[in-house]
Amino acid sequence: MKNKVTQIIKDFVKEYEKQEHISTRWGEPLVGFADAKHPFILSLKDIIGPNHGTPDEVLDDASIVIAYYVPYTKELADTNKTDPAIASHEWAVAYEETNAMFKELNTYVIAKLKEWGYDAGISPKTNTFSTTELKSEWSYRHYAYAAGLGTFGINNMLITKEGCCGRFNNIVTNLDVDPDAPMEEELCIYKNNGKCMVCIKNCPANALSPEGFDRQACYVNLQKNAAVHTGLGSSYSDESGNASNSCGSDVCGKCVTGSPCAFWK
Ligand code: B12
Ligand code: SF4
Ligand code: SF4
Repeated sequence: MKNKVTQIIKDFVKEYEKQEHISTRWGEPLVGFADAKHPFILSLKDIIGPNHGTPDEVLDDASIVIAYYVPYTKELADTNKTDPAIASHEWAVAYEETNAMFKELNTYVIAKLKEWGYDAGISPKTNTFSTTELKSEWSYRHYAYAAGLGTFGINNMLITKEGCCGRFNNIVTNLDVDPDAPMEEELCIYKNNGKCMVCIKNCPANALSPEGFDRQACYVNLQKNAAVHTGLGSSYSDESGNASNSCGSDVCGKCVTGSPCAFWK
């Protein structure tokens, strides 16, 4: 069943990009299966905050959180290397198109799981984040970490075995499969040997350091980008459900696109 779920996710993405109105191209997705009762997941309300969503709030009998990573392409990353602070048009389009694809992909996978006799759903908390705290009540990456998809780098990205230049999503289900375990190997070069820090050098907002990530400083630069990249869509709403970001696309990604961990191959 794990192979079957993985395959339909890969096939969906391959077919989706063939549509005429889609300009983004994606690599082959990675899929992991987190144990919904893993101690790490059970402690997320302590680690992140009391309002952070848990699998059992989505499904009473949740057993697995499917976490998937859809990589971008090196060609797309290259378009984002020209300006030191403003994302390329292609990068902003990819952000909106990928988030829009996720909605359809999740609906498709949930329908397939139901057809196969299982239940599945997503948390309503996934598409919103607080524009003051800059935090969501559903962290895709913490579930992806629990599913063994990667480890956190100094750039504050979850780095997978394919890299970190791509996006994550989650589906909660009651599948009866053996869950995957968090990755033991550390993937960030700096965390392994104290060298690299390319992401820190490339950040125009000085938001990154080995000690941590300054999300407010990052957001200032994202807002500058949002003023440039308008009219491409609205991926997120604010805590009241308003499409607060519809005035532009909150993008940058310089800490990703020029980094050795963006793509390993
Ligand atoms: C709010 C938000 C923002 C805010 C705040 C930044 C942030 N990283 O949280 C703003 C608007 C500034 C922003 C910026 C960006 N974002 Co953003 N953002 C989100 C969102 C909606 C929620 C993140 C969140 O609040 N998580 C909960 C908080 C508490 O966790 P956290 O911030 O990730 O912090 C944790 C990690 O640092 C982690 N951590 C660090 N080291 C370690 C080690 C271990 C062992 C563990 C367990 C954890 C850990 O622990 C912290 C606290 O627990 C997610 C989508 C989602 N719903 O998950 C996307 C998301 C995090 N963003 C993403 C991206 C790509 C970006 C940008 C590059 C913008 C762009 N697309 O061009 C920048 C990158 C900034 C950066 N370097 O982090 C991707 C990340 C992909 C990846 N490879 O990791 C996500 C997952 C969206 C997606 N669907 O893929 N983002
Ligand atoms: S650029 Fe280097 S230091 Fe930064 S996250 Fe990637 S591997 Fe780690
Ligand atoms: S998205 Fe841009 S501003 Fe934010 S941390 Fe990355 S490089 Fe810095």
